[in-house]
Amino acid sequence: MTDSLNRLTSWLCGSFSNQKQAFENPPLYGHIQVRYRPLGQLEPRSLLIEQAYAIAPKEPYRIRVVRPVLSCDQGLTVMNFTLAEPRRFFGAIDDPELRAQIRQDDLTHLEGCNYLVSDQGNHFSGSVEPGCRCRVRRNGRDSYLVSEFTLSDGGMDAIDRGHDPDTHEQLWGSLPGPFVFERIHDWSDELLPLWGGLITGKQP
Ligand code: CYC
Repeated sequence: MTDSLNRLTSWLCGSFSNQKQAFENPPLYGHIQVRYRPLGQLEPRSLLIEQAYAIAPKEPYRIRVVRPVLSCDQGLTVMNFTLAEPRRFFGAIDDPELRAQIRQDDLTHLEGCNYLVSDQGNHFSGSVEPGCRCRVRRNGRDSYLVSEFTLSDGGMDAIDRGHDPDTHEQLWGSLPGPFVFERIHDWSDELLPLWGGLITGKQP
């Protein structure tokens, strides 16, 4: 299982873009860049994530911390955290000194937003834990997140949607289907020096 955990972490660690999909399907899909990078001062496998439109890579619209873990209750899991004062850390994905300033105290665990992940060999698939507890306030309305992803060493497909807690109608998110991200950079070699033997890096 530690193999799964480390492979999941190293496949996440890098930058992703849906350029191909965005260019082939305007205006259905914005062109988005998603980047994950390790935070060595935090618990093992903590990754900073920045999402930004490709036209404004230095102005991310979403910055979070995720941490793949093995939990007794939930098995292979990705925990999600928000950052206090996120603007403080904009650009940290490219800036090791700024990244090093992120402390555990800056993080708030997003209750109900754990992803339950299964190892399918050549890819992982995951979805938000059941219970409709991953609450998102967007455009002045409460919603709960319904989200799935698949991840391989070549990229990630992801679909995030918000639904009304009472009527369950979809309030936001992709209508046509998942975002299809290709891996642009592999940063998994940054994992090994940080957490040593815990992370074996790429599998042979
Ligand atoms: C929200 N996307 C979320 C949330 C999670 C994820 C947990 C709700 C909590 C939060 O506010 O962060 C996604 N977390 C993930 C995924 C993994 C994970 C996929 C697997 C590794 O650990 N999201 C996309 C698309 C884009 C998008 C590129 C268009 C649908 O991946 C949008 N996600 C999006 C939006 C929200 C969200 C608009 C609502 C929160 C907000 O407004 O910032």
